[in-house]
Amino acid sequence: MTSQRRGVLIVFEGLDRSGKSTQAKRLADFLNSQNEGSAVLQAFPERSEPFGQVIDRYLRREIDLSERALHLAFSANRWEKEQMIRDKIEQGIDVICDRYCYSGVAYSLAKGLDENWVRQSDIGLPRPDVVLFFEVSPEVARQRGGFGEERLETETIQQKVAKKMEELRADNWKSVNADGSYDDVELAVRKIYSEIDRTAPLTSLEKV
Ligand code: T5A
Ligand code: NA
Repeated sequence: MTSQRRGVLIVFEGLDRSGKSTQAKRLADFLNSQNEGSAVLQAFPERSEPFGQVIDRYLRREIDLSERALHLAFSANRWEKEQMIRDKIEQGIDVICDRYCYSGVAYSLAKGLDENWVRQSDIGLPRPDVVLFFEVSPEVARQRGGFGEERLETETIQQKVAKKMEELRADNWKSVNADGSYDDVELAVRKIYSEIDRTAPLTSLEKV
């Protein structure tokens, strides 16, 4: 049997406008420039999937959803991609996720949904090898483009989300100072990437 190096699951989390999408793409581009096809970028919500389309319409204020229905739609949208993520990792391809279940849990807790209920629906998804936690100061976030265009971007919600996300920190989380320049943040991300241990098998989330 040939054993090949597995891929890793890297998750970018943090508040709105902290630079997650920019840096997730930079990491994917860098890895693919070194070895074409070695990394895929997956954003959540994945607006092209069935549940993602519902979420997209909600965020753009075209439809309303109850808070529980919205929570389950975000979670179902990750389950729509679960097999793809597992397959890539088994094939030795790194999967870079722009947001994951921690956004799902933190935003729903910030809205006051029941904690035990909120933490159930993502159990069993692949567990990230590392969660890059982008920490941006409110002053810097406010200066960045496009802030406040979609729902959930008000400062009151953001403050609550920040507190909840802080509580979700676990041993696989690494803080990234996201106030820095594009290049400084990129270097910090690459350093964390280079330190990932890929000898242990990928596991599944037992809790969020
Ligand atoms: N949500 C999401 C839930 O409630 N539950 C869930 O389960 C999930 C998955 C949409 C909303 O959905 C919620 C959270 C959100 O409210 P989204 O589509 O990821 O989620 O949100 P977006 O609006 O696309 O992205 P964010 O607001 O999170 O922004 P990013 O990705 O953190 O920031 P980015 O990279 O787009 O950068 C923002 C701006 O800042 C500039 C960029 O050029 C851009 O203009 N910028 C910098 N400027 C200066 N210096 C730097 N270092 C910079 N880095 C970026
Ligand atoms: Na984003």
